[in-house]
Amino acid sequence: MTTKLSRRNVLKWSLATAAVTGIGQTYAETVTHSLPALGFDPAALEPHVDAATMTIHHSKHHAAYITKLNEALAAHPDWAAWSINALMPKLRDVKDITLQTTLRNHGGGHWNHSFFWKSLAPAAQSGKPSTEVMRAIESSFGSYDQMKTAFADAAMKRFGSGWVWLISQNGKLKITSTPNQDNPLMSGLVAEGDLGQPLLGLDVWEHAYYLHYQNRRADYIAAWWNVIRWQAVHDRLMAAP
Ligand code: MN3
Repeated sequence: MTTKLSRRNVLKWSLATAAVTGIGQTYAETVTHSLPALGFDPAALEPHVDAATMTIHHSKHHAAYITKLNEALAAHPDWAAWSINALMPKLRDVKDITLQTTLRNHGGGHWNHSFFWKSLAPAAQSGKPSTEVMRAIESSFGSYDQMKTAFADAAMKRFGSGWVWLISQNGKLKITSTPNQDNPLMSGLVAEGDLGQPLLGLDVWEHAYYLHYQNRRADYIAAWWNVIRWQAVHDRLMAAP
């Protein structure tokens, strides 16, 4: 009989066990998180999202979350072997609350922004909701316009900083909103009803729109529909459990 467990999986399993049980060990392999490429020119989303906002948002804000995440993990190597995707649902197991808050804010910031860039495309390449996406939207919200209205409503009601999400939850689509850098993958930290597989997310922190839109959040939300990468939404829906 052959075992297919890779060294990495064994290490991850043992790290997870060590993290849960508090058993100390030497960590040979760690993940250093790095800034992913935007995937398009920062000016490519104009006039809907301006180049200066995109540049600062990506190279300053997102980069800062990653720097702080890496700093925290350097001091806590028992959590440093997890990919950012794997880390999100594991945050509930971080017993040190100061560390958990740091990983939640900065790890969440890294996950959310990486997801956000992959959800965007220049208007000419945005595409349209696929047949499957449209069918899911219509069966959950009645119509595409009703989904958009509900999404905009949640984005306007998010007090202070946070995100609005279109998620797949138990086979249905749903709109949810999370504060700060929380997201629908943070089981145990985010309300049960807000958990699910994110299909689309909108950053409604002021840093995402204030340079161009100032206090006009509604205009930013309306413009954002022009620069959605619908292929990414389709791929996420097809992969959703
Ligand atoms: Mn942001």
